[in-house]
Amino acid sequence: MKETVNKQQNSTEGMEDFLPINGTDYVELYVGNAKQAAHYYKTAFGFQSLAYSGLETGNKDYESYVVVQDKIRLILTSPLHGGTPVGAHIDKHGDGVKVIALWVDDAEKSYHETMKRGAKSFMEPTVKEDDQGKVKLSGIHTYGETVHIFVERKDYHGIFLPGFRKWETEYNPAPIGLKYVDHMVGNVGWGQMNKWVDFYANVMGFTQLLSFDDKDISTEYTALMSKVMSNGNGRIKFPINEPAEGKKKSQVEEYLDFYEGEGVQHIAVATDNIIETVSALKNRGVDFLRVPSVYYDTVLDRVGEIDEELEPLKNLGILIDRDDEGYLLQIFTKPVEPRPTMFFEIIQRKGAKSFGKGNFKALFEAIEREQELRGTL
Ligand code: TYF
Ligand code: FE
Repeated sequence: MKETVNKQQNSTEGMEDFLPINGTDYVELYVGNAKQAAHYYKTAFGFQSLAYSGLETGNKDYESYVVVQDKIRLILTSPLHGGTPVGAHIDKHGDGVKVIALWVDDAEKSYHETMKRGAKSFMEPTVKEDDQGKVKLSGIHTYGETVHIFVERKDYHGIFLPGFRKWETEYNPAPIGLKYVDHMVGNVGWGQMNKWVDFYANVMGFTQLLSFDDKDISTEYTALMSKVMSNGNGRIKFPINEPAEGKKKSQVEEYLDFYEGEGVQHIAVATDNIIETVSALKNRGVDFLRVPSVYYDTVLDRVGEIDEELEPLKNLGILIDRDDEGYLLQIFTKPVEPRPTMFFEIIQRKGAKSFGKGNFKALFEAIEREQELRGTL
């Protein structure tokens, strides 16, 4: 199957988008030690301190740190005592993404439109207020224990959300050029991909951009299947992966085993200068997957002319792919927590709207070498 971006709209063409989304509002991770995780995202990934919630703001159950880099906001949250739902989430899954928050103009409408199409409620429309104004929140469940929170902030002027205060610190490592969340990938169980594709289509009004079957995404040993769902304006893109049968264990199955369920596999963040961004990440101690250097012997035959010099891309291990509309540069970190679950992708798009199908084989072979080291292949 050829990887082509589907320019044809679905049946919602000409119809009103019942769930207009302005972009990703924030991503919340539940982690064992939010204070140290926030330090890592500042030191290694170049995020800046934004906001804090915890004992000092009257929150007796949880401590949360919010960090920001351009349009990307991460919340790192840990419980302050035993017996909390957050603690149970961390016990089961390890560190991972709990909330993919979506910035909307109407949180109540977003809730009612998705609920009447079959969503499962996570949070009824709720108003949060402080002296900076009010925010409306509502939420629905998606795959695994992951949720979407709709954030309406047009009547709010504060630093982040009511309940948070500004996080003041003198430790402010420089940003490294991360701009926005390009896409977030979900790993779902055997045979569950189409169920979640239907969820994003029917409940959230998304359309399918791309589809990869196990023949597209397989090496000699392992396989997976993937479909990419996108909202109306293309700002939200959610690929959904499921494992497929191969001679050895699919990386998606390894994820499901270690996460003990479905969840977010990777967060792809965009940069305008991947060479500078990845150089900085490496200098700050972030580990990346590597493909064999022979990849670079033939890559330009495959992708044609590019603006960048090949040498720095090769030195850093950055992958290149091309589609009908342009090319892209991408690289993948190793998992960023003890379990081999979530990782980051750094991506620079130069016209391409696809996801790097030409790199799948080399990338998945690199993942297999990691699985081999872990004894999980
Ligand atoms: O988001 C994507 O589809 C690409 C490729 O386990 C990819 O980043 C797909 C599956 C996977 C790792 C990367
Ligand atoms: Fe990706």
